[in-house]
This record gives sequence, structure tokens and C-alpha cells, in this order.
Amino acid sequence: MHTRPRAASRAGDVAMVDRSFLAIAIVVTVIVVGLTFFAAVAIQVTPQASAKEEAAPDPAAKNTPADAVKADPVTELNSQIERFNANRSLIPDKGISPIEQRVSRVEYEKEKDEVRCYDARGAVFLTLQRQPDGRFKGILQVKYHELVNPERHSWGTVQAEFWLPGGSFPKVPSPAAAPSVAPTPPPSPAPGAGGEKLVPLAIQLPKPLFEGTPKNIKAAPTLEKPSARPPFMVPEGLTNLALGKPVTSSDSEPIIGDLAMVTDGDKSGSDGSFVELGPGKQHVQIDLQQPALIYAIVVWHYHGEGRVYHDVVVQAADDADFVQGVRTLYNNDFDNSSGLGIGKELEYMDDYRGRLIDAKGVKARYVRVYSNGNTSNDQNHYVEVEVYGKAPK
Ligand SMILES: [Ca+2]
Ligand SMILES: [Ca+2]
Repeated sequence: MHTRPRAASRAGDVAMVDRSFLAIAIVVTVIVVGLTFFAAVAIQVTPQASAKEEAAPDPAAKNTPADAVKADPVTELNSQIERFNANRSLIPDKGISPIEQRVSRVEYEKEKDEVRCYDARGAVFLTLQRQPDGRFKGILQVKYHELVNPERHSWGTVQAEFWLPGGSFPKVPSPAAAPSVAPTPPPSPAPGAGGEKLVPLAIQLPKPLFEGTPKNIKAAPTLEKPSARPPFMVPEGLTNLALGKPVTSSDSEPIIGDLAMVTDGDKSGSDGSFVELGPGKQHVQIDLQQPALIYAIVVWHYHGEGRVYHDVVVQAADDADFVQGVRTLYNNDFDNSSGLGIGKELEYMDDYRGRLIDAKGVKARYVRVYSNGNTSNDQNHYVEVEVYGKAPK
């Protein structure tokens, strides 16, 4: 009834609209476009899957890529995390944080018909719930930081969606059915598994020797953004098993210092407290002198200035020649230039905190740390390597 007069008056308003009104309209448009962009990034994790889900929860939606996946749920979810982390660099100005956690095991909770994802510390960080079409969906809130202008920062979150095919965990019809079972056995022994008490790992840190990011280190999709390190949870009673243990190396005659410096407990990083190995790919190797359960390895290459050491690969093995039971615990050689396989970790800038590597409770006697030059020179430096663990039961 009032449509006609209202439309007419709106048309009149538009004609008379002043500049400030236009400015507000432009701002609103920019915000809407920005939000749409974020949504697009979040959805890129599983584009078809999420589109389908929003459109129609149709049981016939079985031929989506998520349903076609043959990998086990842990591998599948971790690859979705990797995809999100890779995609976030498409909007470099927004500073979207990488998802740090990886799924180390999943558990199907039949009462709630949901899948719980545990990280390496045994904490649930992602839960996927059954959707009307039978598949499982979970959401992680991922932080971002944006410099709007030199004075103003803004912080927020984007949503990363994760999907599993419904067939990964068929719905359990009766309460008397089998107990909830993880499709992949938990890594043995998993920290926190079996109700083991976890405590934050206490690491004695040396004094910082520099602040900020040096000019010669350029942001890159393969380089981790500096961030605070959250407490790392480990079983009680761990010690630094590497302290004072014998060190060997691919370079038996270091240019500066000696190999014993790698395990002498001195992490200060100043002149006279690091060993310098020759150029190119080199490693140091620590003999723990008996097999141990290893939960964390902390590596200080050099922290007198900001440097990125290339091709950092950390392995554990049962024998000194690294032939038996070799397990790669960390690898950031993204282009396989060291020939130990393509690494999925990001490169990082060394600082006084050292690099903490999750060793997931592996049982091993020997630890090897590789590097292949750094952003300041071709040499390889080691201030200290700590190996936190305990004797096997
Ligand atoms: Ca040392
Ligand atoms: Ca490399």
C-alpha cells in the first residue's frame, strides 16, 4: 500500500544524498567485500564440500571429494590443515596465523556421534560432528592480524572447516555395540595416552642476544612468522638426556669450537660458545648411550643475530649409522635440497628460545640434527642440542 510513496521518497533521497553518506556506503561495501574474501579463504579448505553442505544436506551428496578420500582420517585431516596453511599466504597482508597443531590420533565418540582430534600433547583441539548428510564437519577458529594503517591494527579470526567422509566412522546403532575405536592406533607411547600426567616442559633459556627481525630475512610462504611459544606438555620426570653425551659430526674437524659444545649445557650463544661446521649439508649426532623415550628436542643453532638455517632435519635412530629404525621428527627442507625427503615444516628464524621439536615419545638411542648453511653464510653452527626424555619402562 505504501510501496509507491516510499519508493518515490527513496529515489528523492538518493538524488539528494550528501558526501558523508556516500563515504559510509563505500566503507560498508569495503567491509562486506573483505568479509567475503575471508569467507572464501576459509572455504578453500574444502570448497565443494562446504558449498554442498550449505546448499542442501542431501544424503545423495556422496560423491564429493571428501567422500572419495581413501586416506585414513588422521592423514586426511592433516592434509586439510596443510592446505589451509598453504592457502593463507594468498592474502599476505592479513597475517593469518598458521594452524600449529597436527592430528596425532582421532577417537570416535559414539554417544555423541562425533570425532575428536588429539594433538601430539594429547589435547583435543578439533571436534567434528555428524552432519545431516552423514559426513563429519569441524571448525577451527584461526587468528589473523591486520595492519589497517600505520596507527591501527585489527585482530580477528577466520574459520577453517574440516571434513571427513561419513564412512570413516559408521553410526553405531545400538548402545551395546563395540566400544569407540580409533581407526589408527595411537603412536606408541603417546604422551598423555592412558591418563599419564602431563606437565609443561621446563627449558632454561639463555639471554636474548638480539631483537626484531633482521633486514636480510624476507617474509616467504616457507618461512614461519615469529610467534610466542605455548607451554609444551610432556610426561613428568623428563631430563635433558643429551647433557654431556658424546657428539659426532659429518665434519669431524670443526672450523671454530669443538663438538663437545653441542651438549655442554652452555646456551649463551656468544663467541666461544658455538661450534662452526663446514659449508653445505652437515649434521651433528648425539649418542644417548642407551635407548630412551624421547619427547622433545630443542636445537639452538646460533642466536647471536637473526638467522634462518636451511634444511633443518632432525632424526632419531637405533644405531650410530642411521640405518635401523630411522625416524624423521622434523624436516623443513621444503625443496629437498638436502636429499632427505621433502619437509612439511616451515623454516624459522633462530633465537634464544631454540627450536622445540615434538619427538612424540619415540624410543631411540641416537639423535641427528642436519642443517645446510644459513641466511648469513654457508656454514653450520650449533650452540646446543637438548634431548628431553626418560628411560623406557
Ligand atoms: Ca653449548
Ligand atoms: Ca632446502
